[in-house]
Amino acid sequence: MKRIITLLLLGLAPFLQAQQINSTNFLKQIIPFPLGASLNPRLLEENLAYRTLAASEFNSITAENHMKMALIHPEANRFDFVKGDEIVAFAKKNKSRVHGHTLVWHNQTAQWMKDFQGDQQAWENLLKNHIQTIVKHYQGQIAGWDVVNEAFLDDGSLRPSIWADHIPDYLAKSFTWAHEADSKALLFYNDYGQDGKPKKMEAILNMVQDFKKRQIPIHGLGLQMHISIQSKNEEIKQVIDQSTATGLHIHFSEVDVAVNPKNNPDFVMDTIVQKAQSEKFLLLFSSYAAIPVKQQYGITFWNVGDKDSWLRGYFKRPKEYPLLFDESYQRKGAYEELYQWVKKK
Ligand code: 9MR
Repeated sequence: MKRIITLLLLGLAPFLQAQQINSTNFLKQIIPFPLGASLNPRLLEENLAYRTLAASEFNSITAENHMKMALIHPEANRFDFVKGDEIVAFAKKNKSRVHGHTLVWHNQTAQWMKDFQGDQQAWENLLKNHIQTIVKHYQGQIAGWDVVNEAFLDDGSLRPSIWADHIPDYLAKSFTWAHEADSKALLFYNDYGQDGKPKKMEAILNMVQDFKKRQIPIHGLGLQMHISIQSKNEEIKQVIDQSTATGLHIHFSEVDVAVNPKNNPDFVMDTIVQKAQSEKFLLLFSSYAAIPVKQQYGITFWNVGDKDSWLRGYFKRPKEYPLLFDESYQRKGAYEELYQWVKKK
C-alpha cells in the first residue's frame, strides 16, 4: 500500500511542480516597483523551469555576464551582441524592462584590452568607442546602464585598473560618453559592500557630489546587496539612507542573501536559517519601499534559483541557498512571506 502511495505521489510530482510555477499570484504584480533578475542565456535556452520563472516572476531583466567587456567586445574590431540580443529579445517578448550591466569594469575585461598599448588619447578612444558602440546598439531598448562598476576600494581610494591607470577622470568621462550615445538611458554607478565600509560609501557620495557640481550626467546608484544573514541591519539601512539622500534613482541591483558564507560542508538550511534569510529579504524590501517612489528603479536578484547563483559556482559553495527560488525552481518560504507582507501593506 505504502509503495502504491509513493508511486502515486512520484507520478504527481511533475504536475504539482507545474502547478506551482503556473500559479496566478505573483509578487511582481503587487509590488509597485520593477522586480528583476539577472539571467544566463544558456539556462534560458536549456531549462524550461528557469525560462518559465524568468518570464513569469520578473519584469526587469539584466544579463548576468553577456554585456560585460570580455564577452560583448572580444576583439578590438569585433563586438558580439548575439547573447545580449537574446536577453533583450526574451525581455521584449515578456514585456520586461532591460537593465544594462556593465559598460566599464576592472574585471572581465577582454584580453586585447589588457594587452593594449597606447597613449592617453588612444585609451580614451578605445573606451569611448566601447561605450558608445554598445549604448547605441541598444538605444531605446535598455532603460538604464551600469556605466561603471566597482570603481572604489574599501578604503575609498580609486581601484587600480587598466582604466584608472590610463585615463585620468575615467569615471566622469565614461558617464559623459554614455550620455552622448543615448540621452534617454538612465546612467548608474554600481557597487557592492558599502555596508560597514564608510570610506567606500563616502567615496561614492563624493563622486556623486562632484558629478553634480560639474554637470556630469549620473541618474542612479546601484547597491548590489550581495549580503548575508550575518550582515548588520543598521549598516544596511545607513547605506540605503545615505544613497537615497543623493536624490538619485536607487537600484538594489544584484540581490542575494548568503546563508552559508563560511562554506560549512555540513551546512543545513534549517528553519532558523530560513527565518533569518526571510527577515533579511523583508528588511531589503521594506527599506526599499520607504525610498521616495520617484527614486525607485527596482530590485534585481542575481539570477533565479539557488543552484544558478554565482555563489555556488564562483566560490565553490555547493551548500548555498541565497535566492527566492529553490533548486527545483519552487518558491521558498521567503517568497511567500514577502508576498504576504506586500499584501498587508
Ligand atoms: O555572477 C557573475 C559570475 O557569473 C561571473 O563569473 C563573475 C565574474 O567576476 O561576475 C559575477 O557577477 C558580478 C557582477 O557582474 C558585478 N558584481 C559582483 C557580481 C558577483 O561577482
